[in-house]
Amino acid sequence: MRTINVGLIGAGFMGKAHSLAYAAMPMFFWPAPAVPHRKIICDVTEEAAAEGAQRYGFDESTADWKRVVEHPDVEVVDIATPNNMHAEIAQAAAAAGKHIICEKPLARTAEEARTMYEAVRDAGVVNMVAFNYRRTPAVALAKRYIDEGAIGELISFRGTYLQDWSADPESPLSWRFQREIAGSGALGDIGTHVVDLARYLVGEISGVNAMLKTWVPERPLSAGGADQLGTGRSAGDAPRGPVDVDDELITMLRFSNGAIGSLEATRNGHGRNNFLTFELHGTEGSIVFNYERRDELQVCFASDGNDRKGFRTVYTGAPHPYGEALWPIPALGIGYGETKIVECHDLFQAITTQQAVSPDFGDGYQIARISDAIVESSETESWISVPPLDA
Ligand code: SOE
Repeated sequence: MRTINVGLIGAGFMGKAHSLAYAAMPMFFWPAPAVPHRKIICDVTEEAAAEGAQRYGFDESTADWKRVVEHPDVEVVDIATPNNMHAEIAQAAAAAGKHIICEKPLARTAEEARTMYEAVRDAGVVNMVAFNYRRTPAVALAKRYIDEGAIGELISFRGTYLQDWSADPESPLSWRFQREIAGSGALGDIGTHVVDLARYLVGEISGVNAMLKTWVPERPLSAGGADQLGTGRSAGDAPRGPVDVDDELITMLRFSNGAIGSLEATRNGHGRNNFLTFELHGTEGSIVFNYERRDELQVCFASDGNDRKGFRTVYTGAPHPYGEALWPIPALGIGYGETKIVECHDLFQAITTQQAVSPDFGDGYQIARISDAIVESSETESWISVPPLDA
């Protein structure tokens, strides 16, 4: 069985999730398409990188991302950095002929995403954007039902991604609140996950009409800029800096196939944790998903007859997507880690079979165009059309 060396850039939250997936993927998917080998890890200082190597099981460490990209033994470059680093690293990795997985959102703007899309296309390397939630078994099951026609023609989609980790105005000004680094706020960080699910399940988005809001205009500066995702709190007298991204967005969606929809995202919704949901209506039924109950898919089929029609709960397990590789009994529990393990499997399968994998940089670029359109719509208070990628 082939071993494929990985170079990981970024030893934070996502570095941890991806490292877990590299270690565990062959334990779930056996025979594995290839065995990932954790070759080199990079972080902002030599100390942080060395700690990452020890903790996440990498052979080597560095504080220079170029060493990862230029490493002769590395076949896959994994970009798990803040968003402002994605484009430069991806372009260098593509030029070096490496396959690439990049955390979401692909880039800060559509223009930046375009350069990345063109770089991987021209280099002919396998490329993937880590919108992992479509690899939750219940989400993939929804897709299977839709493709089978079980709920008929899709007519509407309601998607939300609600969190509360930034509701506290004393939670520090991490990079996620700075446009120069993040590109946007709740929109790029979590709204794009919903856009990915909407495109995966319903089809291409052709227009948006949106409102963006920033509720907390300044936050305490954080020493070192470390991202604590709301777990840290500054004393009231700390110096403050401006937040120049959105905290919350609502948009209507128009799909190319005639369906309509909505998307809401906030990181300021007290009591919501990872409330990533969708409700889909079709001419023959409905499907409801909530990531906070991710082993379950709620379905209602019109064909059930009026005296028994209603939502039923399907617990995902062996008969469902990825089920044979994961756990043998439904409701044993799918977690964030499993979505990353499945993502890792699909990436390595694409590399070994030389096939494309979704969502790729083309999807990431189109999602960035939709995000830019959402911002423009909010600024101009009007509908903004989004042309298809190949137009
Ligand atoms: C913070 O909102 C965050 O870590 C996102 O960046 C991730 O994409 C999401 O999966 C969990 O929340």
